[in-house]
Amino acid sequence: MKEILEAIQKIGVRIDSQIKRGETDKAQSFNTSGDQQVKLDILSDQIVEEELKKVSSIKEIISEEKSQPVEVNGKGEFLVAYDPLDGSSLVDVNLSVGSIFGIYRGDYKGENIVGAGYIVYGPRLELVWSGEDGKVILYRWDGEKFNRVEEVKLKEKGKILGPGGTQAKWYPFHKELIDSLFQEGYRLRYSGGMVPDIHQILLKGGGLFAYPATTDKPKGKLRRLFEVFPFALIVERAGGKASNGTRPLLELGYSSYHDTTPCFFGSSYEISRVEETYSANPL
Ligand code: AHM
Ligand code: MG
Repeated sequence: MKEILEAIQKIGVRIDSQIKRGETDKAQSFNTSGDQQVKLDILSDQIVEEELKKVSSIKEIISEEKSQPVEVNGKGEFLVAYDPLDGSSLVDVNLSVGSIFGIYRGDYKGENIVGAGYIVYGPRLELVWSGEDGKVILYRWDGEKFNRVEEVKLKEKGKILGPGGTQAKWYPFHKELIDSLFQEGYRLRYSGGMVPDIHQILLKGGGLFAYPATTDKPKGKLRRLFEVFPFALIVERAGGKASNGTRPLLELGYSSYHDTTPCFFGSSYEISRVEETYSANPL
């Protein structure tokens, strides 16, 4: 899997330099989930495809911007599902965005994910990767190479909260849960980009990121293959938990490539609070 990490490092540098060129225009096209693409979404997807196609251990790839997988090497061992530019609607306001990668064996079920990584395009270029050794490692770009910074580990309980979804569409019990966490002293940390929002929780040692079922989106917004399973693997390997409210996210399968699911990522304490609330309020 090392060659996939190396390809992701090249992708990070290439997409970062495209973002820094300042292009924020919208494209005239929509992705499979119905979101209007920005030109950078399309360009980032092409860059990722180009670099992953050079890796012989990859059998096929699929992305948030593609409706079907693309074959790479029929004899390859890994399937890669990726979101080339997550949070791209934040590009025009110069907030951090990211790329997310899930490495699977066999098919794209949660239980088959064997590695994951994400890149953060922020004031600095950073990469978090978890490969065969099961560790979660933070790397930082110094202008010439990525350097290992530290192993990422979550504590039992954090102090910050990233509650996603339209509040007016939250179920009342979900609102009560979030209100009660704020009452306990949690502070709001939410940018609208899943990558920087979960990155912050991981590096600050804990907290909760939630993108729940809402009355208008009963299956949530975030996509299983490209966003949810990769972060579930990383958060769990860092010692945290990832749940759909009642079950570990990595127990979920998929019926179509762009399936979504409600999702909660965080340290043990916050996820136990989520699961108590959701088991008592079945949807
Ligand atoms: P995208 O892949 O189209 O960028 O959507 C994913 C992003 C996540 O980064 C973020 O958590 C979520 O969408 C926020 O969505 P919204 O602002 O619609 O609630
Ligand atoms: Mg996305």
